[in-house]
Amino acid sequence: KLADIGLIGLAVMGENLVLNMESKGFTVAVYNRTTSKVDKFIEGRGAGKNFIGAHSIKELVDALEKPRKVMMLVKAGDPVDSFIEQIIPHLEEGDIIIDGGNSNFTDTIRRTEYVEGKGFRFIGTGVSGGEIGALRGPSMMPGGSKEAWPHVKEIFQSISAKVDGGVPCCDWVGADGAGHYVKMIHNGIEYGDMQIISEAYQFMKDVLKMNYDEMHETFKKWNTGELDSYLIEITADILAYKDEDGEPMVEKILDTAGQKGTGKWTGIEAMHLGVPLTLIAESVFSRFLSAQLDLRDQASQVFPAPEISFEGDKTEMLENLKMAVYGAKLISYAQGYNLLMEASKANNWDLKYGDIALVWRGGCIIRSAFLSDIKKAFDNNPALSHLLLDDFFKDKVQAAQPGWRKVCATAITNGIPVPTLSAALAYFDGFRTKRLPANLLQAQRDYFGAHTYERVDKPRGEFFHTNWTGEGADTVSTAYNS
Ligand code: NBP
Repeated sequence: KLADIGLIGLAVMGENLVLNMESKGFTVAVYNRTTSKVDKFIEGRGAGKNFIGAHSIKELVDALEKPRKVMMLVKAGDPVDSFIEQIIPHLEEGDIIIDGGNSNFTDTIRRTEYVEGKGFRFIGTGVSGGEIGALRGPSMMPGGSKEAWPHVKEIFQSISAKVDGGVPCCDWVGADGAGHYVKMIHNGIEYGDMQIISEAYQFMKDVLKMNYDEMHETFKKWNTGELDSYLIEITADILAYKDEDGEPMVEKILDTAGQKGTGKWTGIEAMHLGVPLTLIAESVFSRFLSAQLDLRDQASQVFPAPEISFEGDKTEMLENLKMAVYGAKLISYAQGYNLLMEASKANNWDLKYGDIALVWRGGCIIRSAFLSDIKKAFDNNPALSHLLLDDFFKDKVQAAQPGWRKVCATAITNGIPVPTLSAALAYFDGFRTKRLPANLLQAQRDYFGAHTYERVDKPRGEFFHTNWTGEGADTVSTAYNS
């Protein structure tokens, strides 16, 4: 019997994903650069199951049902291009190459064009959920050659996570790099959620002087309400975990954060498209700051921490903190969707925002009850221009404001950094402010560079210049960027 799909890359993700496929009734041919891993897999976790082990790309491709589907789950970057070159000579028209790694969407755009140009089809799909997700049901975000989708839909949707009694967390996202773009935004949002939670933890620990059992209980309780999410759930677990000596495990971990770069890509994209994605950017910068351990060590000696004094009602402040976390999270998703909307326009992707929320609803790291509310917001109004303008979220952000402001004020007074909680609030205040000080900024630009400005009493699109010093000429700069 020929295999339904072939997979290259028997590492953490690949191995678990093919076991998932096999468990759903598909036969999978497998190959790995280091071919001893193929034998190890076939004799180990794959023993007695419907797998075909291949020791060359040709063997792998020859083992496949037509149109052939060859999926790569290898290290992102050059290995993907190298495998594409190795696969292509063995394909026939209409065959499909799939990249399931964390590739940059610009690479996926380039690869889709290249592979389609050779008469084949290409899918770049985000796969989220890590090792367990790959095995039990990941969230999947496929994009690329649309004609390829019907051929992989059944396999993808049967292995993906399911929510609400069987709705798959996998749907077609859009052309070329759209799938990997949505995965990138997912990862950026993941960075934001993690930083927001970490700031709440520090506030609980340092301002409210809570012990680990209390913090564990609080996150557990939060996980039963509107903050119900995978990351809150694992935070509760982590805070309860004790090292061998009985001390909280978290206290033993060095406070320097690592990253693989997808959060950074999201920030860079926001810069490219001119979208105020402040929360995710702050969360990336916060990781960078944490990594400057030596500098921070020196600074901590130069600038002693302010005396922390909190004498208010702890229960009330915890409730405020929950509001701050909710408010910041809402801003983060609203900014993430703002970026998706701009990217959809810039790349002609016609992204379906509600469906994207549904795809993230299960299987992935940012899965949460909150995403159902986002889905509802776009179901109610598919043309919604900003999440904060949805009626449900408008009321939520209003309700969160008072507590959120108190938390930021208390943190600032006590010298506790809350970069995302406060950046989110600053964004919200900027967003809802009718008149920002950019009038002065435009005057400055016009003063030193003759960059011109628009006037409140004239139609948009008419530009004016003032000779501020009496020394400048009438020549204005042509490079006006709104
Ligand atoms: P890795 O990212 O560690 O990649 C391992 C695979 O890449 C092995 O098959 C390895 O072959 C192959 N490979 C490497 Br490394 N360098 C190669 C090269 N120069 N040429 C050809 N093959 C090469 O595996 P992973 O953690 O399973 O992740 C796979 C993809 O999924 C990545 O893009 C990752 O970013 C993404 N992802 C991972 C997770 C996660 O939780 N780990 C979650 C979501 C997405 P070898 O055995 O011969 O060395």
